[in-house]
Amino acid sequence: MKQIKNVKLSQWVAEIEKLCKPESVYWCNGSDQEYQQLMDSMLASGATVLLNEKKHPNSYLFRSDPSDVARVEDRTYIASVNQDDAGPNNNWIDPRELKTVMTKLYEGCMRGRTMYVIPFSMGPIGSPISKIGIEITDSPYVVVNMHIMTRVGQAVLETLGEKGEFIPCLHSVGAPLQKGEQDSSWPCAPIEQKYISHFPEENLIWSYGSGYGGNALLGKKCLALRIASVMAKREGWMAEHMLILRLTNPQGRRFHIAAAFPSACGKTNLAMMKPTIAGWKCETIGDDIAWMKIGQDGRLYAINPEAGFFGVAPGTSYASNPQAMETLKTNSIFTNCVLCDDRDVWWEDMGVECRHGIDWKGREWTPASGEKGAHPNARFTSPARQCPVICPDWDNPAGVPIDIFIFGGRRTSVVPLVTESYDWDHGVYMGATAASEPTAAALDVKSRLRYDPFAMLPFCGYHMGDYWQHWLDMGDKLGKKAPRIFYVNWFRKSPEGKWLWPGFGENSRVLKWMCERLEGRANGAETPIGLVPKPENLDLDGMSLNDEDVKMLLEVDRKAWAQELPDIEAFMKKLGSKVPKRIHLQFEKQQKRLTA
Ligand code: O2Y
Ligand code: MN
Repeated sequence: MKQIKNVKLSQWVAEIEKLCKPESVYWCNGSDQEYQQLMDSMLASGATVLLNEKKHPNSYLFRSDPSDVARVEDRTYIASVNQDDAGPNNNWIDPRELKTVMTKLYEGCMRGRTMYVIPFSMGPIGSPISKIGIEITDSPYVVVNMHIMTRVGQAVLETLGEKGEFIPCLHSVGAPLQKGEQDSSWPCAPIEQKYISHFPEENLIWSYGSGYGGNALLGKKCLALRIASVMAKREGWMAEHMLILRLTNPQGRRFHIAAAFPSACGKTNLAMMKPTIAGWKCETIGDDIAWMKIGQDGRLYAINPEAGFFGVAPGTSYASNPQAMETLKTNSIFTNCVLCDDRDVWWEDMGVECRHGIDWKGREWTPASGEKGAHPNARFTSPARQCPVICPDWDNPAGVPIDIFIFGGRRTSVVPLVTESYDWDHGVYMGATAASEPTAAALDVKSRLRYDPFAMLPFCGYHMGDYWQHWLDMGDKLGKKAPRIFYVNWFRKSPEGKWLWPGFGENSRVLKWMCERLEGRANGAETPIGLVPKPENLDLDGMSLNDEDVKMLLEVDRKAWAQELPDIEAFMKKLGSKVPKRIHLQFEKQQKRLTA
């Protein structure tokens, strides 16, 4: 075995090797040569396809097993010692019971495969906000994705040193190979054997049976959100499901914004937005996760713990997100997209045509096939540094100081374009009661609205009530230096079903209002739900919106808002007695303002 200075690490790797019984063990160094060798061997085995060098240099397409296409929330567990610590927002199993079941599954599960050991850093190596993880996996697809999504290699082991702490992340596709058995191009286990497990007291992750996305790239949702959220609570910092961007006004003043939206609300698009207002510039820092710590000056500093984007391909086009299209041109991994006859990739709503190709299930496909060519959760994995508007400080170990928090959801009615909270506690209440109408991709016929507090429902590694208290505590620590809090809704429709707001680059007008609020240069009207701009407070120059539509966009209908209160109350009741008193108080204040 390679000489490893960290005793805890070498013991853990030896223990896992003994349990999983791989054919060989390989320590990843993160080099380009290593990436190429892995891709070459997956090309040779038929697990991947090399794309047209002229269209997508150094890029590859993978097709997953049709049963392994997305995160599996009902197979995702928070195995805290006490059930109450996981809360009603998580699936809980006793950690001893879960370890017994999973240890049996892990026994010999890597037979016939290589066991890869990936030392990775979430965040710039050596940053005081960063954390080191070690993922053990038997999936070369996971290794190449981790190369893009995290910082992998020897420098991580150097930083770890002899006694440094790391987060052990064990992953297996759960498909041991018998002698002479032909491997599948996407090995995985059946759904009832899939487990995405978190042991928060031990900072430990065990994943079994899936090779896809958040289930397998364990630095992302498992470490950077579920485990990190628990560590952040314990250690007094924040791990949030937020994009980070820098907005610079024509006078050169910079504003750093962190924004949380549930899936399918355009987080990546906002992170890479092209402002339509003259003189304003937007630069991307991250599109999915923010880790934030209070700095020496008492302000909140954020880093993007990731090094790449794992973006949803369908819907990404030069019209919706030109910066993402440029980012994914080269050195990218595509999963579950259409392979066109010219070995280009294609997906629905890409803004170009593909007349004939192979669909994500490997079948011949044409637009007349009657089925989608790409899976709705098809993905591109691309290096963040390739984004044309990546911020020069995106990998600054010190992070960037956050000025503004934004929460939001997809609401076709009731919720105005933008609202500012009256104070921190009111902003936390806004985040806590954030809700979205389910999209076609995640249709929940039973509920008209899905409450997704802080867009963290699937990612908070502990009780949601305790998490809300953590937000209140952070506000107390930040005091006057706390970021201002806003709520947005880009998705309001007229009663006839027409979108009232064009979104995309025009969202810069809403961000401009927020920045001007911070500078004390813009007004907002007091309403029962917070401060809402009057039409004249927003820069709408050059837009062709009619006055009626603008009025509707900014309207606060007291009656409709009052009708939402019982749903909010029922949602809070489900979370039980850990909902902080200060959140109940905000509910009562809102109720009073609505009925006054
Ligand atoms: O389906 C998956 O495993 C990916 S989920 C994902 C990926 C990138 C960013 N966000 C998400 C999410 O579910 O929030
Ligand atoms: Mn996400």
